[in-house]
Amino acid sequence: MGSRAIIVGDVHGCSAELRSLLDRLGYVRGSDTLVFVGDLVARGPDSLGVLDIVRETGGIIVRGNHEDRLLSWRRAMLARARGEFALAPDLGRLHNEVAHALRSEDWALLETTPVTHFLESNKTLVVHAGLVPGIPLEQQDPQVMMRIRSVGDRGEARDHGGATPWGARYMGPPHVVFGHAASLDAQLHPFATGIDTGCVYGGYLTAMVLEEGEVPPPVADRMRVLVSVPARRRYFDGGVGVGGRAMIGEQVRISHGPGPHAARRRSLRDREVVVAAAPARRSAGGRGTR
Ligand SMILES: [Mn+2]
Repeated sequence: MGSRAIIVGDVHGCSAELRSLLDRLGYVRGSDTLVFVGDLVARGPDSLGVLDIVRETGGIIVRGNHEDRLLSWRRAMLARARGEFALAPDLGRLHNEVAHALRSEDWALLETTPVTHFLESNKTLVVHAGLVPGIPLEQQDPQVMMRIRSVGDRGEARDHGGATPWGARYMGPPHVVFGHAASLDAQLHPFATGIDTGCVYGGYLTAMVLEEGEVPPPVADRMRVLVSVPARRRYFDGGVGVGGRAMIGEQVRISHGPGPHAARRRSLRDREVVVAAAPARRSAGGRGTR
């Protein structure tokens, strides 16, 4: 077995599902390269357990907006402790609990997280949320890369409410694997793959698995490199619907067809869960990646 690249979607404290996924893949530390798209903590049942698994496995964490928010809070608290003035983000109850539970080794781990990670062998970039199409990587705003879901009419980054998923306008290279925008089906674009399949909302935890030197295959064949395990239960309400609806906008096609996810998809639709079109339509009119 060569050295595989395994890229894992948003875990959000779902440690049991993460263990199941890694068991199923037969992850081997030192041989495989493991990368997380970020948002490992908060909302789910076991944020600390997830960070323990990351340390155990030697995984690389790409920083998600949840990690970023916690780190901003931490920086402000440390500044205040030194007697400096600092504005701290309002964490809310859930993040407050996580922030106070994290151990010093957890903070140390989170402090080291990069905003992007490039898998050289697979010519694939991992980022939490995405890129603004048409802008060189070195000019991308890290805050946007952790939060973008869609682009507006002028190609501007949108967190919520944009009509077009950014990945539908992005024409690479490189291929980008991202999380953040939860939907029950992976989002398959020509040069981007979204693998946040909403585990914490009762969906799935999904990984992209690439052999050494393999680049993500075309959309028609992309599912071949995706592996999912189902959530054991729904741990948190609301996120998939809110995020999915805002992100997908007009591009949504709810699939009623049979498939491995069909039953669950139907049951969740009652709660306004929006399912991503797969494959996503290419943007019409040749507007390209402006
Ligand atoms: Mn996120």
